[in-house]
Amino acid sequence: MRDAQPRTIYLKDYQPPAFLIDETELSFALGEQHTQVRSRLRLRRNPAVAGVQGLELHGCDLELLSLAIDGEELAEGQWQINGELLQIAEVPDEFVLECHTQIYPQNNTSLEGLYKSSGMFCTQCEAEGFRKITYYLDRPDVMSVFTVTVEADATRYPVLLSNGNLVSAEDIGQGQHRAVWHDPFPKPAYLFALVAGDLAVVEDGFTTASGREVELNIYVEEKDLDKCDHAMASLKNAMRWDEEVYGREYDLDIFNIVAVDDFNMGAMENKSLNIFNTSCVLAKPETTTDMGFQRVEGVVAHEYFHNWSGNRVTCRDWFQLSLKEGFTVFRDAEFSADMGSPTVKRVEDVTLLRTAQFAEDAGPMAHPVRPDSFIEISNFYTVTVYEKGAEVVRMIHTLLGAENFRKGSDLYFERHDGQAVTCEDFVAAMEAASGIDLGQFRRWYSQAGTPIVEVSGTFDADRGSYALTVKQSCPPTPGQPTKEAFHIPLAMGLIGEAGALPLSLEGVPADPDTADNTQRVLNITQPEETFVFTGLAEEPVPSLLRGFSAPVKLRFGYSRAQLLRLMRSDTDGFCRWDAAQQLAVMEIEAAVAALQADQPVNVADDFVGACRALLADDALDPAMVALMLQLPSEAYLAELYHPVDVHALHQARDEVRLALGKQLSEILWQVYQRCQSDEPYAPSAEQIARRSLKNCALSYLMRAGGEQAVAAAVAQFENSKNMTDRLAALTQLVNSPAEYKAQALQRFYQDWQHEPLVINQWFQVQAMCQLPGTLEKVRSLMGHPAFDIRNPNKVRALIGAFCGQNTVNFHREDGAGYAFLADQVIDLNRSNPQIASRLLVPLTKWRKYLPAVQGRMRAELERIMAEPALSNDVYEVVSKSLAE
Ligand code: B3K
Ligand code: ZN
Repeated sequence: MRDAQPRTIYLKDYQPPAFLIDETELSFALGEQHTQVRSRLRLRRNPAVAGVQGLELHGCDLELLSLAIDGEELAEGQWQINGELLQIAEVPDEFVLECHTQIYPQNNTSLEGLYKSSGMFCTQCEAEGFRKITYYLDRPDVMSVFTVTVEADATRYPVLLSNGNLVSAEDIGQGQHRAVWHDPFPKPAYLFALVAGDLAVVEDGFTTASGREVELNIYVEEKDLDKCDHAMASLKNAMRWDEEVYGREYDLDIFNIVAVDDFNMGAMENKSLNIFNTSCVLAKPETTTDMGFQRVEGVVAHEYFHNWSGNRVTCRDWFQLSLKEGFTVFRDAEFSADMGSPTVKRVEDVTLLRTAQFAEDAGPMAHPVRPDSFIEISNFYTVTVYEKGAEVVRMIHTLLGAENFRKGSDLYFERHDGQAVTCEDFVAAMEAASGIDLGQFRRWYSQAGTPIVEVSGTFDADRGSYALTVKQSCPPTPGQPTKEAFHIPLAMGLIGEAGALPLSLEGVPADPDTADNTQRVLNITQPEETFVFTGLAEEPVPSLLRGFSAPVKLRFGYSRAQLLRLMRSDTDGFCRWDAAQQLAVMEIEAAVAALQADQPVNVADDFVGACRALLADDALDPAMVALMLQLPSEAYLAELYHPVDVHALHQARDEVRLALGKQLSEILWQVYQRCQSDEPYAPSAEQIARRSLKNCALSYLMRAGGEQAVAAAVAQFENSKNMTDRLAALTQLVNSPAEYKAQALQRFYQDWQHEPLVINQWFQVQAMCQLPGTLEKVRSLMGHPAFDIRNPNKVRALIGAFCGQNTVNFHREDGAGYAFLADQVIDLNRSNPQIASRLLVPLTKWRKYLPAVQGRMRAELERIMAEPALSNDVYEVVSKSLAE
């Protein structure tokens, strides 16, 4: 057990900083044994804060060598260290503080602060990593102009980078060299970055709309120079898109990206020096899947967009994290939609939201988009802050319309450029620019939980009217037993026999600005309200929550016939896909019942027929067909039931897959052939769509069994030139009884052992194998020479994929999956608390399962809780999960 309870920090206790730092000069002497950091800070009292005498700076794991004020060294007794605070009781109103510290980046396994990855020095400071580098006011509302000097061995570290512009570079003798960087834009410490290493570079350029020439560099290891083209093209597309869609230009003469192997998340938007996980920057067809290419495009754009939404306008405090993350995710999602297929992108994002985010919102760590409190801020880089935060921005876009939204974002950037602000400031700018009242809408920032929207419809044939009654509610979440009504934009249409019907809403004139009168956005603001549509000659089927216009659980008692109509002819792609999902859920539910009654599983003819019609229609976007044919994931199904019987759902879903594969095998073969192509690989929407449908067909064919399917998978594995097809075939083989799989895995390893990112995929395919014995396999792979518990990508590929995505094996009935995860969390808690606490998430959901399962999962959480030196990260998640 821990000695002391860690402290909870509350939003309501926010106080502005008592001191400001106008200038920050940092000087690094990087070494193999130790690194010395000298800082020179020009400080002054914040005129807006009265009554604070002394100075308090943050610092963590630092060796303090000396401290001086205005050139006078401070004697012991003039300062003291109290936990993470350095306190100096007496300071003038304005002064220069010089501080000399020593740190050990080579021993820093937390990957926070300054650390080494594959022989290079790099940094990660968000949220509170800067305090592991030197004593500072490590809070986002203290913004300073940084000048950084880096000295290091010239042979080992020929490249020395920091934020802003290079001021000078020189040899300083004895094999050492020095570079000085200056960033003219004031920034909080979390955006500071430093890199020193032996790196190769891909250079390019971009001319901004106003004619500024920007130098673009991607720094990677020499062996990866051939994998930077896609990231560079994505960066240039993102720069152009932000000019066109948001009127935002880049503001410096240089923009650098550096790829590192060991990184806790995807990437980091440090001012002009973005640091990336290699997995989010490197891509080439032979090593990277379509999904990998799309991830690179999305993450490159996301980090670039932060230059405005995050860096030029930053967060006042970490409770406002969604101000920059929610907005930037919305921006990158719109960008990706514009670069590829908007409906496919939307369905993928909604799928993530409805599984991971809805689960978080229903679990022990549920928190509002703007949390009220935290113990460890690193635990709040969540799907709620990011993805639900993006949905909140999307709803503002829907309520205001594109034109007013742009006016609002212009006003927000104009009002707050160079400031550290709040979510409230964002909403206020949107409101001021549009004149639209967002008073009630603000509850989306403060109330946690997923609202439930129950809709019913009544058709009055005599009057030709259709009444939609909408009721909303929201379940309690930790600390919030009751909720007030949300302002929900409900996009909808009415679908008749022959397609979408014109809408005439009683008491509301038609919107003259809307060309399409078959869709409306209803403003839902009351716990219950009714909308009446008139002029209808037939009973319509409502198409609700079009484009997933709000992050809610929508309930409408659709009949099979109604869902089949939507699946066939809804004009909204999202609703069409969702109708197919709802029909599939009905099939899986029927299969659960059949299995319980020891009956054979059959899939209803009308659903098989609808699937066959999709496959036969070669006018449809193949990516949409693939998405509509994919059965709802086990994670999504788990959100529908309480308690969840993991094994019953798994078996039922698998039986439905088998039955569909058998009944559709003929047309699946045709589709599989139709989608073959010998075009050279491109990550274009059109090619990605074709590959996804082809591999979807292959997976059903493999499930249906037979030598022909195995032969096709083997041929695809052996002959494909691109990783998407090769990995899809390998996945099918690994999950089948085919004997060839051992050989395939071995061959894949031999072909790619020199490419760590491909080996991660090799680990992941095995970790996600649905067959029995996978836990034993994962344990043995942890001893493989290519596995490294200190590398987060490896941990995610093997342990994360097994515990988070391999539901049937993680929930093995003997509880061995839970014990395995607890062991890994206990180990990683010591070396990398952020990764430990993320990995833990599947155990926190223990209350969802059957009583016997709950007991086994809870026991493992208690075992973690009993560990002596729990990090704040792990402590917060475990203690909240166990709280009554
Ligand atoms: N802002 C960073 C995330 C930092 C996470 C720190 N634990 C990446 C991003 O969202 O762009
Ligand atoms: Zn971000």
